[in-house]
Amino acid sequence: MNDGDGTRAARGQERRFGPLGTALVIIPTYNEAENIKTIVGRVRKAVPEAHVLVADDNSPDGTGKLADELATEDAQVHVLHRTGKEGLGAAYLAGFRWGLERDYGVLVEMDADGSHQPEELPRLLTALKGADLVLGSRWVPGGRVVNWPRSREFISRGGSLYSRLALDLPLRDITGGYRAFRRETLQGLGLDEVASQGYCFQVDLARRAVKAGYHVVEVPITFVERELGDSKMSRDILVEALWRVTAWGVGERVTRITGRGDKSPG
Ligand SMILES: Nc1nc2c(ncn2[C@@H]2O[C@H](COP(=O)(O)OP(=O)(O)OP(=O)(O)O)[C@@H](O)[C@H]2O)c(=O)[nH]1
Ligand SMILES: [Mg+2]
Repeated sequence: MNDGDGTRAARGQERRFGPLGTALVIIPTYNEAENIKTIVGRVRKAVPEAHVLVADDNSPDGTGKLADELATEDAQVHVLHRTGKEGLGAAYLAGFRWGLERDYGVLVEMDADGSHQPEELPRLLTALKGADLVLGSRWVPGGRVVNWPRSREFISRGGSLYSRLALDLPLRDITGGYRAFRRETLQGLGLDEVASQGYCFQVDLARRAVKAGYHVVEVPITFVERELGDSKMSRDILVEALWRVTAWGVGERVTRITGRGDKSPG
């Protein structure tokens, strides 16, 4: 069973957290040629000590080549070329592994399309000094979305609320993708079993972190809808996420009722 937000917060305050170490900002890309240079430049300016890893799925529009150009000019920019489109979850998992094999202390998730503002990253990293995982959150006080139609906001808020209730999680924005992990947190989540499909990926990471007892903090962000390039998210991905969350929620309740110990949150 979950303890309340207050207890969890108190527990986080009692704990001592180690120094953060160097951050690796992982940016998954599929056809983001119009956005890649701008976003990498903004990250480098906002957090000059951080490194960037572009995880490109062999984008037909040449995003990978543009990223290579950036990497040639800047030793703190790296590119992970993947063979084909496998979804953002798979790209992040490959990026996490790349970062964990090296000595980065923090791994950050950030979209390429400008929705996650690099200028807000220092606030996430400051919060991570006293947490295991920081979620950039649209749905806590101070968080907001810019340029979203009401319908989209309704779906996103509804998706988070549904996940919160179905999975019994004390979080407001469970599907968001602007996050900062301590390396130890990622190592403790069981990355090999994480669901990599669309929005399920973010929900699964968040629920694993809470269930494992990590101190998860939500920091308000201003999410800006993309201006350039096309969305890769579809109705199918949304419906798939809904089913998975429902199945997880039912599974957890059955485990609780039958009292069968389920060690992994998967
Ligand atoms: N490597 C890789 N990146 C992907 C894939 N699908 C999406 N991405 C990236 O993941 C990030 C989020 O994708 P978006 O299409 O912006 O998804 P979204 O934010 O839900 O949709 P919009 O609101 O339309 O922007 C972007 O940086 C994409 O380029 C994929 O299959 N492979
Ligand atoms: Mg987007």
